[in-house]
Amino acid sequence: MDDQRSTPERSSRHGIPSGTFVAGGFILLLILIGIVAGMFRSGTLSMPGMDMNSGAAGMAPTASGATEGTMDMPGMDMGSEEMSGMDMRPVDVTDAPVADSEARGNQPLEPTIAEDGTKEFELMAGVVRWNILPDVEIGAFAYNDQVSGPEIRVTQGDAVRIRFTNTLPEATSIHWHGLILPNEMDGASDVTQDPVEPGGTFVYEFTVEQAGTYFYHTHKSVDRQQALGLYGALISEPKVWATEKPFDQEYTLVLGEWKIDDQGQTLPAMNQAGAFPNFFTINGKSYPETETITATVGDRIRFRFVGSGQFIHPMHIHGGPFEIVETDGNLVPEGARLTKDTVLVGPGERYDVEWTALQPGRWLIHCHINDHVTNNGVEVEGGGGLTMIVEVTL
Ligand SMILES: [Cu+2]
Repeated sequence: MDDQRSTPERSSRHGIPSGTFVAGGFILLLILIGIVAGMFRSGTLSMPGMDMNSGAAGMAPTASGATEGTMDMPGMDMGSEEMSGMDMRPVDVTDAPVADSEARGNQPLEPTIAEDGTKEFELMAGVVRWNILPDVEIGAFAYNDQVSGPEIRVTQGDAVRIRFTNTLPEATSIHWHGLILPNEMDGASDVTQDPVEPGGTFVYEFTVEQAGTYFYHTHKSVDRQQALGLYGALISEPKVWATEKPFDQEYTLVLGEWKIDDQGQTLPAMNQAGAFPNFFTINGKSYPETETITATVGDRIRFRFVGSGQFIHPMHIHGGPFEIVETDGNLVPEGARLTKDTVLVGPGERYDVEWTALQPGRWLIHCHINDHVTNNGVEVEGGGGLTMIVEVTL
């Protein structure tokens, strides 16, 4: 019996060395070859312009405006006019207007009312030089020279007409994200309409059937154009609030991400190629330039988070929990509402949360991805980027 029990142990102790180690070594060698070959294929071993340890520097542009290190990355055409592959050209701000350094995004866009009651809005897409901080200027693709674009506010049931003009150096179109509307008004370039060429116009016309927090954004070359700022909030107020208006004040937070290189040029922030953003904005401003909201104890504030970029942001509020009252514009029934203090706002998502000011003081709202609350990796006045303050008094 003893022999039978010990036999397997012996064979495992003495059987491994000769054959298995040789085979194991050979497999290890194959794995190493595979890894190195993979690195060459993905370009990580052949990108001279990228310094993964320097963070902010990222891709350094050359004098010619081309981005170094791009020649070795198959599938990526950094300088192409064709928009094939990834188009990471920096924004050309030559001749671009300079917005007032104090200007804020998400300002109300006043409509004119047509005879039949239709609300008419003017939207223009163009390049603008915009300060996200007093000493940091971006070159953005923007609607009406605003980062983020102006807030379109309507009442549920309104007929709207949006006269759009494209002054960008490239074709574009506007998609009305989340709205029920005729397919030909959906704004998807090359699918539901021809893209609007530079200098071109298009009239969008539909009835806003829903209430809630929506947004509009480019639907052409989105990985470039949306990353460069072509988005804005669209708020549809219910004709009659189910009860009384359930909050004392409201604030829309349009979340933006920016990639600024060490030459001060703006490139589209992308998930690929390590082109991660190094600046972040709420309505076009980085903290400490973001707005400070004032409230009194007992105030119920609705925050409308808009995931307008292509990165995720777990938005957190200090000083007590909030209730998620609407998701993607849809009212959450009372019995199904989550009470939380952090909500993950993904690309394209909207969350309306209501928060009650319980204690006096300076309460933070901020993203919980910690480099998203820095300005190029630097914390300023206790935060940065996606940070703002609610100042509550008794
Ligand atoms: Cu974030």
